[in-house]
Amino acid sequence: MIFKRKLLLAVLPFAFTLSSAAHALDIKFAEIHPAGYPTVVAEQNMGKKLEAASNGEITFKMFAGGVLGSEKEVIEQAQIGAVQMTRVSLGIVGPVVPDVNVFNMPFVFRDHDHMRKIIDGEIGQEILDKITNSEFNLVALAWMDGGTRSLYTKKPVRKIEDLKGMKIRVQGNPLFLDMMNAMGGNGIAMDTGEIFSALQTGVIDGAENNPPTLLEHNHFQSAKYFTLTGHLILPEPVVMSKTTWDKLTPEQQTLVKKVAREAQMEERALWDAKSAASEEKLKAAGVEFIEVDKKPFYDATAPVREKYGAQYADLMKRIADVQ
Ligand code: BDP
Repeated sequence: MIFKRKLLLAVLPFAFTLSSAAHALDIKFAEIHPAGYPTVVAEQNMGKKLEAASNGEITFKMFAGGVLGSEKEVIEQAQIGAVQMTRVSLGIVGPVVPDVNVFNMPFVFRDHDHMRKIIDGEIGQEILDKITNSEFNLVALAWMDGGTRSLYTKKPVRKIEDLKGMKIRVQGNPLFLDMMNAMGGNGIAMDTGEIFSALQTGVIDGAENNPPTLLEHNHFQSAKYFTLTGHLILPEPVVMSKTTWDKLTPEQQTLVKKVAREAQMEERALWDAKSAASEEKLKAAGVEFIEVDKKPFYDATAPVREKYGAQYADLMKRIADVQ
């Protein structure tokens, strides 16, 4: 009997270690985009790698389609560790970490390739570090590509004057409201999930985004005109709750960084394919793609770059210098 009890006592801590190791960390990943979207696919692949490389110590579950809430809500949950990882637009990070607004400025990147070079290089890492080193309680790990954003509206915008007075949805960031107002529109901030019905009911006359979002969030059902202003090219950070990060071993932290960076590179190929396919589908569904002179939009938004960019003049010069 005594022997048996000793054995039990000896085995117990071992059993505990085993079972806690088997479920050391469960990652819930929140995404506003639906299943099959480039970011979702790349993040799921990242999760599979994490599970495999951690011998089951880390589990990963994707919650796509906004089921855990809007990006703002999800960020709040990540801050307290209730959601472990997410990807959000940099747009909604700006009001909390103003330094990231350098990337949120209209026409700050020459084109899509320029943005990609920046996020892959040292400036991209610096902006991730700004998020990590802020009071946000998040660790910013990598960038997803969110393409180039243009205007879509219920009535055509063929020149900047046509935008006058139109109510256009933007993300909740004062910079974007200023940007839309500077272009002559009437900026209205709301969450992604509210756009569809706001378009249908006429609360807004349009929004601005990339072709995959116009398609996959069904905004094209009301907004049939896509005016290629290309005014914003917003990269999208993948973040982990610092509360979660602190529970990882140094080896696991290195692993998370590595697979997140791999997801950054993988998503880009998915993005290009999805953008091309979306364009085809949108055109087939009757959406008119309107080529427009970008210069008036660029000129109109100069005061916005001045207002938000003056204090980051050096950084903006470094961005412009990247070829
Ligand atoms: C999409 C971004 C997503 C944003 C959305 C928006 O990928 O993160 O939530 O735009 O504007 O392009 O709300």
